[in-house]
Parts: sequence; C-alpha cells; structure tokens
Amino acid sequence: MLDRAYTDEVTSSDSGEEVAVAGWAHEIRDLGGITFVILRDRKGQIQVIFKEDEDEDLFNKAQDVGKEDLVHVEGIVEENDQAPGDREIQPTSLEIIGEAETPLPMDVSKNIDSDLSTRLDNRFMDLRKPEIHAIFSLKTKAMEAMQNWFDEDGYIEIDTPLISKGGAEGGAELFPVIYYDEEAFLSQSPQLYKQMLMAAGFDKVYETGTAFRAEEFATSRHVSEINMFDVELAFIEDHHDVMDVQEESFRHTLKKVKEEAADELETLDVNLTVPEEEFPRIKFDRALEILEEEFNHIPDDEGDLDTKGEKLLGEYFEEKGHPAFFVVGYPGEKFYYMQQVEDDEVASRKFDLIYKGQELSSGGQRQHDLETLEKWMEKQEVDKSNFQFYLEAFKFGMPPHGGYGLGIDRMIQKIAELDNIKEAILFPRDPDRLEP
Ligand code: AMO
Repeated sequence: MLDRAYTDEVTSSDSGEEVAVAGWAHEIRDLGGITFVILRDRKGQIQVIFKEDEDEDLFNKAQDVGKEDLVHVEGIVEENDQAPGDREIQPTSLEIIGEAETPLPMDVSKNIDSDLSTRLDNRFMDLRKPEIHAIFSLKTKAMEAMQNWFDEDGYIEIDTPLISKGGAEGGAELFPVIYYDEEAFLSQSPQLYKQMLMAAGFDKVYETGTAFRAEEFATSRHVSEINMFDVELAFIEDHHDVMDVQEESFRHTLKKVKEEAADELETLDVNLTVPEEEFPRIKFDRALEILEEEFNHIPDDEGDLDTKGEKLLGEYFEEKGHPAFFVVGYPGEKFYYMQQVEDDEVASRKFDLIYKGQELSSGGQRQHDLETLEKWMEKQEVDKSNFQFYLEAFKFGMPPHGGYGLGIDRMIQKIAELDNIKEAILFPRDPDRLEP
C-alpha cells in the first residue's frame, strides 16, 4: 500500500511529525514565491505550502500541479491557525501520480454549480465533491442502521432472483431480457418470492436489492433502476403489525443517522428531526377529504394519491409535527395480492409511508387464502398461468403475512433533502440515461 494518512488523521498536535498524504489538488493558490496546494481526499482537506526560498526544486515542481491532479506528498506537519484545520504540510517530496486533463469536464469546487445533467454525464468527477461524498457516507450509515434493526430482531437476510418469467406488479413496466432462448424480464419487486418464503417457514425476512421499472417518467422521484429494501413477516394479525415494523425500523434509522452521520448532515446543511410520536395512520378516504377541504385538490388518479397530493398532505402533517405518516386502505382493485378488509369492497389492507411529502414505501397485508387470491386474480384479469409457481406455495399451509418495499433512494433523497432522487444514486438510470 502507498504510505499515506487520511487528511483527517493529521492534526495540529502532530506538529513536527513526518507525514505522507495522497489526494487531488482541490485548489492551487499562487502568491509569487509561495504556492499553496489544497489537497483533498475522501476524509477532508489539507494545505501544502511550497516556498521558493526554502526549496526551489520542489517549488518549481509544484508549478506543474494542475487542478484535480492526483498527488502524493511527504512532509512535516506544522501548526498554523491561518490554515484550514489549523495545520499544514511543509513538503519534502511531491509526486504527481495522475495528471488531470484540461479543461476539466466540470468544476469540483462547491461554489460553481453545474446542472444535474452535466453532473451526471461526468459523474466520477461530480462524485469527488465533499458534499456528494457526504450523501453516500450517510447512506452507508443509514443502511447499516436499518439492517441492524432487522438483524437484532431475528430477521433472515434473503436474495431473490433478478431475472424472472413475469412481474409482480404488472406487465407494462417490465424490461425484457433474452434468457438463453426464451424471453424473460428484470425483476420489478421481490414480492412474490418474499411471500413464498413465508410458506417456507422463514417467518421474517429482509432484502437489500435492486428492482427495475420500465415506466416512462420525467420526475424528480423516479428512476428505472431502484435500490429497494424489502421486508416480509408472517403470523401477523393485520397490516398494522407491518406498519409497526416499518415505523420502528424507520425511526431507529433516522435516530442513528442523526447520531452517527452528524458530520454528513452538517456538510449537507440538514437539520434532521426524529419523529418520536407515533406516525399518524390515516385512511385513504380521509386523505382525499383533507386534500379537498384544506387545499381544494382532487388527485388525477382515482385510486391513488398524485405527487401533488402527497406533497400537500406532507405539508399538512409536517405542520402538525409529523414528517412521517401512513395512508392506509387504498382502493383494492389494482392489487390482487392485497387482503381486502371484510365487508368493504374498496378498502384494501395496503399502506404507503409518506415522509417529507413523498411516498417512501408501499406494503400491506397479503391475501393468504388461495381461493380468495385466485378470485381476485380473475377479477383483475391477471393471467394465472404465469403465477403457478407462486400459487403452489399457498396450497400447503401459508401463514397470514404482510410486508413492504421501501425505496432506498427516495429515503436518502428525503433525509439528505436532495432535489432529485438521482443525486442519491451513484450512476442513476432513467429513460434517457443508460451511461455512465
Ligand atoms: P411499489 O411499486 O409501490 O411497491 O414500490 C415500493 C417503493 O419503491 C419505490 N419506487 C420507486 N423509486 C424510484 N423510482 C421508481 N420508479 C420507483 N418505483 C417504486 C417507492 C415505493 O414506495 N411489491 C410492492 C412492495 C410490497 O408490497 O412489498 C412494491 O414494489 O419508494
């Protein structure tokens, strides 16, 4: 390994010590006989000072360093309260490991904002920015916290196939792939497999995976390839048991992010509040009433809340101190696999979690009775022949169960307060973007 310390490991108390660092030239300042190179690695920045009257050769070498060149510096740490972090390096050697071509495809300094499309076109460069690093460091901590919650509660981590014969959610949103000599599809959701594992006696499972949606969209909250956190649990009473799991694990995640990603939140300028009170659980019909009464808004789609509806409801509940709430009991017609509430033809045991005015997850209690499930499939004109492998699992003792799928990218978007979901994904996919 190259001898180097991270910049955050070098402090003013190391004054007089020898150190080696490696990083990109974030800024170069030329003051006549003195050149400052601000070197950036993923942990921070450090100033390196080159003085012509102290080491002319090294000073001349420093003149060749260009912005975003990758350099390795050895030297002595000096305390300096004028320098960022109150310390700097007096170099004894300088090596340019990787030169950066000019002009740079985009500027990496914070004060020059490129538009999102340019940033995504040059994503490796965009990802060098400290505030973008903070998003992914925060995501690592958030997902660790989330998974810990489930691990500690005895859940089994699963991996389900990403290539399948059909989709769980509907035919139009599938990406076809050629699988040997037959057509197959990229998975939209692990849902059917999660359910089959309930019949396998796994009881409680979670999966951090990928889902693909071939929908047409041009919004700030959709992508074609989603990072998804899926959960399923058996022997439930009803969908409230599933919401309890979603609520507790989400609150735990927010709490851990606030504690353990405090630096990242500061870099992102986010003041995160952890909702301690119970998340309100309102019925779909009540959500429509609030929208009409308070905002004179009627969603476009009869059986769903539209983006504007979610946003307005978000404002309504945020004002009452609830950034997170559930909408429960959507019209069931579209969801053959959701359990219907008795004597209520329109309400299903489906719920959505809305956080800061955006849907983060969707789930509910499933239909576990084969006869009723098949009845709903017929009613919704779902071709049962594509689902035989799934229906088999209901014939040999399927426990009552439910679960949900949480959009990880949307969750990070909302926690980090990013305008666009794509900022929360390293290399996002949308209908117009297949590279980088
Ligand atoms: P659903 O289709 O609502 O439900 O998806 C669950 C969650 O995934 C996220 N999501 C998306 N994020 C970005 N871009 C998209 N195109 C996109 N589509 C979905 C959202 C959404 O709430 N099978 C059910 C889950 C279940 O019941 O277990 C499902 O996939 O945050």
